Amino acid sequence: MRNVLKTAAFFMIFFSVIACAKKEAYKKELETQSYKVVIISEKPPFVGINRWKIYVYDKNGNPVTDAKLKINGYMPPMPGMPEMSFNYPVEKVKDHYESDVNLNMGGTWQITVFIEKNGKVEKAKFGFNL
Ligand SMILES: [Cu+2]
Repeated sequence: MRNVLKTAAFFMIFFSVIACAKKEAYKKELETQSYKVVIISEKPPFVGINRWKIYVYDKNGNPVTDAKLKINGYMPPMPGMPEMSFNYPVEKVKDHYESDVNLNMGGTWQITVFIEKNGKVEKAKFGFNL
């Protein structure tokens, strides 16, 4: 009986660890001239509203919390469809930033994160296919 309980406890801990790990299932690291940008999401990019957490660090690894961020999602023209470009608002949350990135259809997405600080704007870019 004791062993059964121990086994049950082990599996409960095991699965809660997996559940926690899943909360950061997607991580994208980008570099600009002055910053390291880390995007974290519970899921890899999918068609729909993606909640992204964005962490900005300077080159010494210190969090940058006083920048202004913008995110743009761009889809190049497709057969029978003009190009699309969306600006997603970014809000500051504690030591990082968050945005609801609405990837409203499948296709090629190019994402640009604009980091503005002291009147200087730097861009971090990446892309993916949905
Ligand atoms: Cu399209």
